[in-house]
Amino acid sequence: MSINWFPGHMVKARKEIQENLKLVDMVVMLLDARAPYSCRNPQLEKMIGPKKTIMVLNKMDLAPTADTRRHLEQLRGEGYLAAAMDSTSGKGSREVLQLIATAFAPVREDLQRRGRRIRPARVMIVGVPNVGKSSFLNFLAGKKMAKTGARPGVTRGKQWVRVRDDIEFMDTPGLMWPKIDSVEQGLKLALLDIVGEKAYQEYDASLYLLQVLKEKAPQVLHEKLKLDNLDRPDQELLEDIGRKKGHLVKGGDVDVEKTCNVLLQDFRKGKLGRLSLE
Ligand SMILES: Nc1nc2c(ncn2[C@@H]2O[C@H](COP(=O)(O)OP(=O)(O)OP(=O)(O)O)[C@@H](O)[C@H]2O)c(=O)[nH]1
Ligand SMILES: [Mg+2]
Repeated sequence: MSINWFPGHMVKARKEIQENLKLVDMVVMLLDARAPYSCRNPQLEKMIGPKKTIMVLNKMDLAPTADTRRHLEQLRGEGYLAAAMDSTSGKGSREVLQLIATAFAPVREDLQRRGRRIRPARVMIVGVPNVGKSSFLNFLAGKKMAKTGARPGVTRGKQWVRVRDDIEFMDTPGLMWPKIDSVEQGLKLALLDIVGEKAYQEYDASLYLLQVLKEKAPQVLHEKLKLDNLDRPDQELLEDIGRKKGHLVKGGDVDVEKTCNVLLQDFRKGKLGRLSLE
């Protein structure tokens, strides 16, 4: 299976981002804390080039803290300013704002030195679909200004939001790149609801999730999904999950489609606990 998902509106979004990059002082790139590397869009990073970039691991509430700490260290090792945040509660937001102030300091000092008016920092928020760009802005703005949604592709046009006197943000639509080469990366993006549901089979994504759970969190399979013997083919495990949860079709067979759908939703909502995919 290869994931191939690049809807037409993204061509437009890419062009808009490219043009607007000239107008901003820095970029805040949101990554899903559960799989930050798979969320990195090579095309987007190329477009951003040397422009100051802050990496934010959003949805930190859904990832194990130790993994998030490891990812932050790696990003800092690459030379990025980096922080983690939960845009639903606002945890971590102060640190993100602090990093923005740090990144803007040289521009600010330069304006001051030249006796110019100090203008707000202009910050563009970018990232693949559904990582929480609009939610992040809504939290910082303290009110609902940008439309959010549980499906990828909610934000279409660009939007400017004045969060405080000293920062202006530009929300942008989630941007994918035309072809995801690795099957594993595609499956991670599918699990995180970043690629549209037409691009993959929920059955394949569910089997991949089972593999991750077996490797990283077998207790979830035992305790939350009530499986006793894990030493069976994944297809059987999936059926067993459906049977235990009572997802059955008429006649008593397991409703595999429903089992997969519920399993994926449970993972996405954090009902299986904090789980990192990388
Ligand atoms: N648990 C959790 N959920 C979040 C967080 N941030 C956003 N979400 C949820 O993730 C979903 C997507 O959020 P959006 O803010 O619409 O994402 P977006 O990046 O703007 O998406 P597009 O505009 O489609 O590119 C929504 O259901 C949010 O409630 C977070 O930090 N933690
Ligand atoms: Mg959005």
